[in-house]
Amino acid sequence: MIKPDAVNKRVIGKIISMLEENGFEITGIKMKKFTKEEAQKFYEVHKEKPFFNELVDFITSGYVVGIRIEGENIIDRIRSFIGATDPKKAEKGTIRNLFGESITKNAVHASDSLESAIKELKFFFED
Ligand code: 3AN
Repeated sequence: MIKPDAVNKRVIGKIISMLEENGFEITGIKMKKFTKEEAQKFYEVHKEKPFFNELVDFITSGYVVGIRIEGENIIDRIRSFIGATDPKKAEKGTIRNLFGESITKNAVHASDSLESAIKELKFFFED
């Protein structure tokens, strides 16, 4: 998912190009704005964390782009491609290294398991 900071920076196209150029198979794209309730549900695993409200406020502050990608070992592949949560620690050339500003405004999110992918894809795609 491309987050509001990257949408505001007008790098949706660049991020999608990077995915295509690196062989990721995109099978769905949808832009939307999360309601507060959706954001709280999307990030419910973090509800006890001190940064939860900041995260919900940020993710509802603008448009996000949900991108479905498919493939062998896809969770590990996309997570190493986007880089570490903190852009300062993200490896050079990763999406968060290139476009992230801070641990909250870190440009993109990627599901961390098949279970969370199934849950998170439902916010964007009916099938
Ligand atoms: P990732 O997105 O790399 O899986 P998680 O699941 O640990 O990272 O965190 C979810 C989101 O919560 C992150 N993308 C980041 O925006 C935010 N976040 C994580 N840790 C912090 C923190 N210490 N302070 C503020 N925001 C955080």
